[in-house]
This record gives sequence, C-alpha cells and structure tokens, in this order.
Amino acid sequence: MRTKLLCAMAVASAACAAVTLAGALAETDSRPSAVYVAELHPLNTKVTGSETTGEARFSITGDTLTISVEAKGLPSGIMHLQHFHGLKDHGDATCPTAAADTNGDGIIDLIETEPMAGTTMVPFHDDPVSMEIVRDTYPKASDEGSYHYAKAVSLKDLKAAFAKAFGGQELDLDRRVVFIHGVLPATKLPASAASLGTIPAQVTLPIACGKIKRVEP
Ligand SMILES: [Cu+2]
Repeated sequence: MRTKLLCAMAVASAACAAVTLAGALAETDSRPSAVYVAELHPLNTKVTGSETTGEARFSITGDTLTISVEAKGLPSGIMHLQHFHGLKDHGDATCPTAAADTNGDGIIDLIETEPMAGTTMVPFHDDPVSMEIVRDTYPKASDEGSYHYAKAVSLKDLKAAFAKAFGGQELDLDRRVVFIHGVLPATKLPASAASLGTIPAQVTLPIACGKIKRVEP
C-alpha cells in the first residue's frame, strides 16, 4: 500500500515536471522572434503648429506580426493616414530632411519625400493585408492630439500581398520608414504643395517620420 502511494506520487511528480517543462517551452514560443521600432520625429511643424512624435513597433511572434503606433502632438480630431514607405529598387529608405523641399515653398510635401523615402507601401488601418491606401479606417487623433493604434496580421498573408504589389520584394522592414500624415482640412497650404491624385495635400502632408530599425534579437 505504502509502495503504491509512493509510486503514485512519483508519477504525479514526473507528470508535474512535464507540465512545467511544456509551460516553459510555450513561454519561450510566445516571445517575439523579432522586434522592429521606428522613433517618429516631427515634420512640417511650421504647418502643423505642433510637434508630432511617437513610436511605431513591429513585433513578430510565429506567423503573427503585431503593428502598433503610439503618437502624440497630432492635429486633433481628424483621421491620420499612416504607412511604411520604401524604395522599390531594394534600396534603403530614409526620412526627409529640410533639403527635401526642392521647390523651396517651406513645406516637405508627399511627392518631395519620394527620392529618399520611396513610395507608399503598407497601410496601418483596419486591414493592412488589403494593401488599400485609400480607406477611412486609419486612426483618428483624440481631442488631445494622440492615438494608439494596434493591429495583428498574418505575416505570411502580408508577405504574399506585399510581394504581389511590389514585384516579389520582401517586407525588409529595416529598409523602410514610417510616415504619419495629415493636417486640419482648413490648413492653408501653398498651391505648390503636391499630393497624390485628387487627394487634398492636407490629407497626405507628412507630419512625422521614423526609420525602422531592428531592436531584437
Ligand atoms: Cu504614408
């Protein structure tokens, strides 16, 4: 009787150890395999009248890519387009400096960012995998001029959609830059402030940019 009890205890202990090990392994699996961060710095502050700053974070765990953007100092109460932009030729995109204002109107418009930052690539709204740039589900700044955006997507799906849109290119996050766009609709801009298609320049004007860097591992 006593032996049986000891045996049962030994079995329980072994089972317990197995459960603990499985738990530890699961914990290891849930840690991101890679984390990328872009520190967002203000652009066009003369137009916005505020300093838009923040952080975009890309965290990969298994097949899940979690995109989050924390921003403050935004023109308040309006939706802000946000994307990562990049060069189509595998080059390294960088954020524009004052030198990007090639027409000298005092504003760095979207079109003037293209030589160094490239083109609009992946949107951060309710469905990044759709790759649809024109959409009304980008985050809206609070009355205090801030927002927190977070979206988890399938990495496999996003890679496939990206490759389809950009001639087989990889996401290559650390070659990209993040932009936040948009000033109040009533903001006066010179006629030379260029935009995309028929979208008003107020909607696409870049107000913050950050270079994406791999921070982990
Ligand atoms: Cu953009």
